[in-house]
Amino acid sequence: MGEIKKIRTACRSCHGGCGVIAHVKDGRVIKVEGDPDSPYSHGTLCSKALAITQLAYHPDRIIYPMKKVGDKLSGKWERITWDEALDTIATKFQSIIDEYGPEYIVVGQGTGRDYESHLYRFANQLGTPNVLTAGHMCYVSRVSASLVTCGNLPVVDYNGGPKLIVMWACNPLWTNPDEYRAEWFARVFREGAKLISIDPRRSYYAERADLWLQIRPGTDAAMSMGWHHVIIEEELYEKDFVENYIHGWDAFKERVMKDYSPEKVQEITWVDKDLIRESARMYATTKPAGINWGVPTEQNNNCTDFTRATIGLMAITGNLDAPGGNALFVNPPTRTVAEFSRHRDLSKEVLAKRLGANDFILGARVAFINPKKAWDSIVYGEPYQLKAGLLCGSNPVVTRANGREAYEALKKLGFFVIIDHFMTPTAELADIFLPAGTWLEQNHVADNWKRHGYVFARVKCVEIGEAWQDHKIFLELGKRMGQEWWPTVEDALDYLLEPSGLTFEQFKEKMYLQGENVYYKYKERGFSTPTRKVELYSTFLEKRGRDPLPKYVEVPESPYSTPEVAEKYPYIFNAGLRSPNFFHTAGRMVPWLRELRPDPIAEIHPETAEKHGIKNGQWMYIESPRGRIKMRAKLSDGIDPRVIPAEHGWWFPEIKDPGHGWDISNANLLTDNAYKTCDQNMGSTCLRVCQCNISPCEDK
Ligand SMILES: Nc1nc2c(c(=O)[nH]1)N[C@H]1C(S)=C(S)[C@@H](COP(=O)(O)OP(=O)(O)OC[C@H]3O[C@@H](n4cnc5c(=O)[nH]c(N)nc54)[C@H](O)[C@@H]3O)O[C@H]1N2
Ligand SMILES: Nc1nc2c(c(=O)[nH]1)N[C@H]1C(S)=C(S)[C@@H](COP(=O)(O)OP(=O)(O)OC[C@H]3O[C@@H](n4cnc5c(=O)[nH]c(N)nc54)[C@H](O)[C@@H]3O)O[C@H]1N2
Ligand code: SF4
Ligand SMILES: [Mo]
Repeated sequence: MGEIKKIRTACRSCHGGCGVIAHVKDGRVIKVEGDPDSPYSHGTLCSKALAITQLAYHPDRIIYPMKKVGDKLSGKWERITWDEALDTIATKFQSIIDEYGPEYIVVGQGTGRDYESHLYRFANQLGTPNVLTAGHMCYVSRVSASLVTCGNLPVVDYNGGPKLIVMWACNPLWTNPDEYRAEWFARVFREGAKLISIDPRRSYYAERADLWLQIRPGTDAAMSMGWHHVIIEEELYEKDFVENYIHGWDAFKERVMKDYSPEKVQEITWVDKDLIRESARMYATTKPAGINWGVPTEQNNNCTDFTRATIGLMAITGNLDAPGGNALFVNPPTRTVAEFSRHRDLSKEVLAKRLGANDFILGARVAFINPKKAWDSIVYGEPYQLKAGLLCGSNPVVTRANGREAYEALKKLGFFVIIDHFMTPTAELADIFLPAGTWLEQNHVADNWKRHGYVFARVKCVEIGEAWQDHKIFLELGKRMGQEWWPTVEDALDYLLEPSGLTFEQFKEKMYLQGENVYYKYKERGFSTPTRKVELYSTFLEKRGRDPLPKYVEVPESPYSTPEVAEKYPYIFNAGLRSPNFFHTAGRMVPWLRELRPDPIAEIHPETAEKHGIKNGQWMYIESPRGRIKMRAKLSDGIDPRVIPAEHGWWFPEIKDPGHGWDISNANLLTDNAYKTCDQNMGSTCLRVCQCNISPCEDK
């Protein structure tokens, strides 16, 4: 029997970063525990991390490359070697490049999984501008709108002593999203910080808040403009800052005062005008204050303008790049994703071929496409027909708006490669399956894509089957296609770390690096925008003929914009409620996690339930103009009787046919992806807002 070896590493069962000590015995990880020395997580770990051994060693996990023999839907999967897999892909991709051009290949991923640097480097050297990510409605959209407004993403400075936190559409207790840890909030709250919650649902934070604004889903941009109205009217803003560092103040002020009085904003958001006033006042007068905003603000047609207006709130109250406010953190000296991935390799001519480049200009600016652009290209050949695709860590038939369209398109895609851990409903549509390593099986400079000022060492603990870490897959496939890479993954990491003067081996000893914490950088050099100011009036958008000022546009399917739809579908379907134990579509096959949440849940107000004869725990149908699914009803008076929050990400790995029950409880069979319903600058889809109706289900 071997000794137990303890390896310090960084988790990535979600966006990642928490410090872990992995216990390895006889070449197998037997358990993980939190690392008390992590400056990020201080020894805490969540259920997803604690269950990693059950995921990594799951009997259904695919740990060898596979190819499909026979028809897309009825064909059989057969084990192959890495050589055969990579040669097949390289040959196929090369023939498409020769015959049509590199833009005929789409490369894609899902949420941030720490390999975007490698995926983009592969795509850029391939020469395709068509990269399909979740960025149109998650995080990268926030970054893109921030870049044109103030030059970087503002992140709450929890270590700088905030006196007030606005928890705006964020639920870190369950999600620990992107830069944020629930643990950080808990500390400042214990130390006495005030709390405002803006959430349609009485969350953990809403329950503890000094003020809770129970907002109508999708209307956050109007609320942000309403806060501006109060702050301007009551002269609660920092006059010096506004005079010296805001571009377009007069025009912005005029728009706010004309269109966004608290009375008007009450009509739009369903939040009482006096509460709007009181909360705006509390935010503007309690200093420093941080706005911790979350992804629902981006998953609607007002994505760009919510972000722009809300950065405006931080700016005019003096909280932007201020200690304890929303800081613009400086990353440690490592190569950025943009540098590593060689975005500059793509010429203007190639960029012009990006699907949707001229429609969703802020999306195109940060190098992603709207998914419907890919589906329409595959199905209708508009404006040209994608011939092949490679998706890494993504399950779009369950996670993208209008999942049925994603399913139909991927079924038609000529040649499709998937990189994953499990045979998901999306993976079943592929021709080649490449087995990815979990975070226990990789070396990496973790969190390099985030903007909290840290990077962490992720250290390989074991190898499992023939799985390769994603970075190695891109490196080896890239080399086979004549691209410039390094001999090994670790050589590539040395390059990534070069500006810090460390090799990966040396970095592993340090475990993490933190950038220098400098506030008020704008006083020296202004903001990184064309005017060097915070652009509430965007010169980028103005130049491209778009409205340069933020505004609220009514949700495209709502009781107000489509009353005829609302007559038949009277409730707002607010799909995307997370559960702490699952990460999107992942983890449903892991016993410890599934035990916590065996079935999909949608919440309904007891009055609404009674009206439809639905009991707590009963299965119910939820229907929208696009489809019907079923979920278990959970009665809760913490939501408005007109709103139905529902979980997304459901499929059933225990159903063994190739669909794996992808169309039973998949919330995205109800959501819409029509172009006119998207944010017109970013391409964000309305994942969190559409109309639905409910009815009791015969099943128990
Ligand atoms: N209605 C609705 N839909 C939503 C949302 C919502 O709120 N409401 N949220 C949206 C958001 S914010 C996002 S970001 C997207 C996420 O969308 P996706 O990223 O597409 O969804 P996931 O289920 O996280 O991705 C899936 C696959 O990655 C695999 N995977 C996990 N780790 C790795 C790894 O290290 N390497 C590889 N190769 N594979 C891995 C998992 O097994 C899983 O099959 O979903 C969106 N969908
Ligand atoms: N356990 C777990 N963790 C995750 C994920 C997961 O699937 N599971 N997904 C990861 C990903 S990719 C992301 S992007 C993040 C997202 O994580 P967060 O940014 O925290 O977002 P959500 O959990 O989607 O929603 C946060 C809160 O917003 C509320 N909300 C819903 N709609 C609206 C609205 O229109 N306006 C307002 N003001 N509030 C609204 C919800 O009720 C919820 O309480 O989580 C990440 N972490
Ligand atoms: S919050 Fe994310 S990084 Fe932290 S332990 Fe859980 S899954 Fe891992
Ligand atoms: Mo996300």
